[in-house]
Amino acid sequence: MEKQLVRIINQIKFEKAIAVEEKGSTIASINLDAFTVESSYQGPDLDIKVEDKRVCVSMTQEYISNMVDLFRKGGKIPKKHAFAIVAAANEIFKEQPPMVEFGLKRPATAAKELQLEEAKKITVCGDTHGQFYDVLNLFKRFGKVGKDHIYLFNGDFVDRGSWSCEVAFLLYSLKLLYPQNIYINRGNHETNDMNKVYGFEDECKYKYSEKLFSCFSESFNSLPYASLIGQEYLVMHGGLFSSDNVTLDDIRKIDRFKSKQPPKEGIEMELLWTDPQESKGRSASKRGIGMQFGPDVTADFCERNKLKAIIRSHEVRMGGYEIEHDGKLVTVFSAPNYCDMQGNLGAVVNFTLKDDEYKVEYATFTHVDHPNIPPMNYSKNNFGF
Ligand SMILES: [Mn+2]
Repeated sequence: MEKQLVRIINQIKFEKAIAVEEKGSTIASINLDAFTVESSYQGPDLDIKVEDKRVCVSMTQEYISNMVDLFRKGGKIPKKHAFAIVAAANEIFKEQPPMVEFGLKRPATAAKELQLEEAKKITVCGDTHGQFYDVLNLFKRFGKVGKDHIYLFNGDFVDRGSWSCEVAFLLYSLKLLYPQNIYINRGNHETNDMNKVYGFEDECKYKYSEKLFSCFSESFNSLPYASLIGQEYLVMHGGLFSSDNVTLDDIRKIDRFKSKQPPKEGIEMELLWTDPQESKGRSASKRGIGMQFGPDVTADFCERNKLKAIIRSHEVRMGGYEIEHDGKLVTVFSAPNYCDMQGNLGAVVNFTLKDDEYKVEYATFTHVDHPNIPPMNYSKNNFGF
């Protein structure tokens, strides 16, 4: 399996090398006026405005509810809406800093703190990997996104599961409706190399179009690399760094628009790819990219950056979550029975504010039934299960 993966990745590298790199923005090249809404679509209209190539959508709860019902019946939203949702969400992601800071425990006192949002409850979710029915169940179990309840999805919401488009449209639509109350960190699967191999690109082509995949890809590049909750909990998809000197300011200074895909080395790559290990120090990764870091690395990073803990995802845990590195690192994974075969629980991390302190609690959930479609159903490379 590993060898096959390496071969596929090398093939992709070769194809990329011989391809002329696409210049400019695919999203900006889409002419929404040229689309007509398919006559089979019976749902609510979507108010779309385009000014100066900037797409703005007035999302409604009614639209989202209808969209979820439609997806449950195996339906699709109109292509015009699909492009508009990705384009409009991308505008919001683009404006966010590379590390989003929210959940301040006291009222903002300085102008630079205004981006820090206050909330009574914050739920952090790990990988969901296109498991749309489990995502719906997660909101049912733990509450809806709303004024007092912020959600953070910590990357890898596409690939593997066969409802990656549905998960992405739901999260993006919620972002449009509640821009301050749902955040999405980029994961290593929000990248072209992964999407080509693990199903999302082919799923987009099958359900919508190749161009829609290009638009999603562009929007992934606008996603933040990390989030800082209440100035004390750093949340990223992968983990910590190969260098001892990285600070929160280094993450704040990431320029994610200097290339269309994340660099293959440096702190961006490490935020997406690294894993913890039980032994001290650092060692090579089993994945062939990134590395592993020990409890001493985590303790030192937390101390230098005045953090209580690191929350990361990226690896399945049978209990849905695991508290590691002497309590200073938590792995949270939210795709129960991952790939329909792992038998693991899903979990979320809940923060509630009490007496100016965050209380951190963990909640688990089991998988729910889904229509009889296997993971990576639309993938053409036969690398599925
Ligand atoms: Mn991952």
